[in-house]
Amino acid sequence: MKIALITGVTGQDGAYLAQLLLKKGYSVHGIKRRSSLFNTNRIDHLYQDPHETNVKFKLHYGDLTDSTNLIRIIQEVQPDEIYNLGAMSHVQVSFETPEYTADTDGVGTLRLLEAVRLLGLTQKTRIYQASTSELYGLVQEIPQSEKTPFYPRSPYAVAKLYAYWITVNYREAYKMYACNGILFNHESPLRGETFVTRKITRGVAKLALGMQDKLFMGNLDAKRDWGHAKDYVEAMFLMLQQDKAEDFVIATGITNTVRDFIKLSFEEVGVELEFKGSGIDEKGIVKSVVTAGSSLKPGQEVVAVDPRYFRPTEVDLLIGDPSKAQARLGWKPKYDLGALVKEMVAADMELFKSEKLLKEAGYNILNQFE
Ligand code: NDP
Ligand code: GDR
Repeated sequence: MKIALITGVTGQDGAYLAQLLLKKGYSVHGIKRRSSLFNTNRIDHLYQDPHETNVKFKLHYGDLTDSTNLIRIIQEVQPDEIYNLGAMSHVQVSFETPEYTADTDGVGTLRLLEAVRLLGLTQKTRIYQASTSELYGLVQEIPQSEKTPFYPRSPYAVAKLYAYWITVNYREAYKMYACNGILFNHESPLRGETFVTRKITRGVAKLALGMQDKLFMGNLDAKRDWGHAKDYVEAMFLMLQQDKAEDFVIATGITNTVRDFIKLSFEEVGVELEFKGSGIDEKGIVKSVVTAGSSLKPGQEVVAVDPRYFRPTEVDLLIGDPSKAQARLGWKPKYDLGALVKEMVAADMELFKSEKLLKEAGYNILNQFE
């Protein structure tokens, strides 16, 4: 039985990857940060009581900013594969916490690689590094491939640039099987609530249910190549099953604006939206409503721009060229943008319908301390 260790197991990708590897018969270990709440919502369905026999999924407390725990856990687990998904992953937040981001996302990767080396596991343990399309930053060429030069545009991307190159360096210096997956944006119903897609699908669900008046957004012109996290964790797995470690771009090859994503999401709740005005005065207005009984009305202003969400330096356009992954890994995404949006809006509608029902029935679990 193969043993995998996942950093960032409580995150979006960690949850999908843990599930995938368990299905493939792996014994899966995850590193989880200690926090004042459990914070295991995304992986609770995988939890196994450690008192049971034959436990296949195990969590360890640890942090990428502390090499002592990384060395201890890797020594104990003796993993065949490590997936380094742990990171301070929010681009805008990285402008507010640049030093912490560098420590976790950049030096954290070094700590992990060095732990494997110090423990004499360079020939046993294969390493996947969660690299990112944010490395491309300021557009140098499109579509972006493994050969496109990098030009990072945030403390997050600069930290990930270090992580990218230290992974390449350990591969070359110590002949380790270590590779970078340069993944473009990937989303799902498990996506963190402050990333743009999930913010939109949550907002649309709440607006449709009459639980919110307006959605405030940042740069509507930004273009992203959005895929589904479920497809992208398959690629991570495939990258560690090759004869030779290499770096791969994982993307759909199609790009859309934030505005397009908003329109598609409103269509899922039977609303046709039109955008009027420009710059910070641009508004999203309901043009027509198909769904009977909708709490939204034609002419209603549901989307507005708030410059608070603008970034000091923005990445305007990302579109990936996944042809190497298609040719060498046989990887192809199963989801298109329409299917992704449908799944995300449906999941958030379910979530907020139940929250609304509970409130209407007098259960106010959220305000239990008021
Ligand atoms: P999430 O933000 O959902 O998850 C990040 C995970 O990292 C969480 O489990 C988080 O723990 C953990 N983490 C944060 N800080 C530390 C730390 N100091 N030590 C240990 N663990 C830590 O990200 P995603 O799942 O979306 O992304 C996974 C990885 O892939 C990240 O490295 C991200 O930068 C990268 N990436 C993501 C893309 C995407 O579109 N999703 C695209 C390209 C790259 P906690 O739950 O406690 O916060
Ligand atoms: P990104 O994702 O920065 O690409 O990083 P995010 O969803 O945060 O932003 C995408 C684009 O949307 C614009 N935008 C907004 N973004 C947020 N969060 N909130 C808003 O209200 C808003 N309005 C417009 C942004 O300016 C940006 O252009 C994600 C993360 O998962 C990284 O960890 C990962 O490496 C990259 O994707 C690939």
